[in-house]
Amino acid sequence: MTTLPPQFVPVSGLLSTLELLQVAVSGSLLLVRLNRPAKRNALNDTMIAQLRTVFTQLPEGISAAVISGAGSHFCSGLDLSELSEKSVFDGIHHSRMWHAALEDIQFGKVPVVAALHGAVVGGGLELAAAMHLRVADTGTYYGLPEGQRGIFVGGGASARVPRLIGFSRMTDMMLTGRVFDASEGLQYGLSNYVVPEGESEAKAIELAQRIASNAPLSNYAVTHALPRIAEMPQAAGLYVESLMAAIAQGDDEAKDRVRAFLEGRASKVVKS
Ligand code: 1HE
Repeated sequence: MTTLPPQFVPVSGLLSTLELLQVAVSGSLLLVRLNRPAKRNALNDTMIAQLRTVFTQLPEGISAAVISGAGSHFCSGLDLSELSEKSVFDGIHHSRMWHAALEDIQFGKVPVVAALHGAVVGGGLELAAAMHLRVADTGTYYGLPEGQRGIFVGGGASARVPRLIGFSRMTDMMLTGRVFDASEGLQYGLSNYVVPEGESEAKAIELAQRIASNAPLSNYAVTHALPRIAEMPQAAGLYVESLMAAIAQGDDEAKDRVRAFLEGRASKVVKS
């Protein structure tokens, strides 16, 4: 097991039995590390199932999560050793299994921050794209080598990656094998933050802490309503926005927080 950051302790119960993940808690934060460093965290079927278990069975009291990778790379993508013997039919089900697991991350109970370093390639980029924010370190690089391997993306990249960087850039990555470095990734929208090498997990934890301090219903609106509204025609989107706004502001927590500001007990918005 890799050393945990300060304040984090290993989870107990079911999530402690997932041998390809290292799962730890600190207060309302959950840290999930892909833990197959010898294979550069290549995602086999067991690991995908274990990720799904985590995000469908979050421990009580968790408000935000971070996913990082143990070892020298975040993730080398699909475990290619499991690919060769699959039939066409099995291939469809395999891809649908990835879709289900990554949907459970994107549309689960809590916001999830990706802590990226080293290779974020193939299915590793698909996993990163399913999270709500991405923090990269300066050594991070992104690729979609599926084109070179004679396959196609199957873990949701064709839907999620163009929404981050545009389909023209994704076409380039897949047709030519183009690799983007950390600063290109930041510029194009693959990451939200770039930090010095080795610091992405700490920064992701810091952001997750801030996220966890929001009202849960506000976070829910951002992670569930916002991406769906973005897919709607404007008139329908605005209507859903009104409903979501009314639900959020009707919650006691919103009333308490607004009252705290009006009574001078809450922080102001200041320049960072
Ligand atoms: C693997 C995998 C893997 C490493 N499946 N075993 N993904 C790719 O095409 C990326 C393939 N991997 C690489 O390009 C490199 O391994 C890395 C750049 C990520 C890392 O390089 P390096 O020099 O640090 O490690 P390595 O020596 O290449 O790999 C260490 C071991 O991990 C080695 O096994 P070993 O038994 O010889 O020690 C590798 O074989 C193994 N390994 N990556 C299986 N991906 C839902 S569809 C998604 C489709 C895709 O993701 S396609 C893209 C797959």
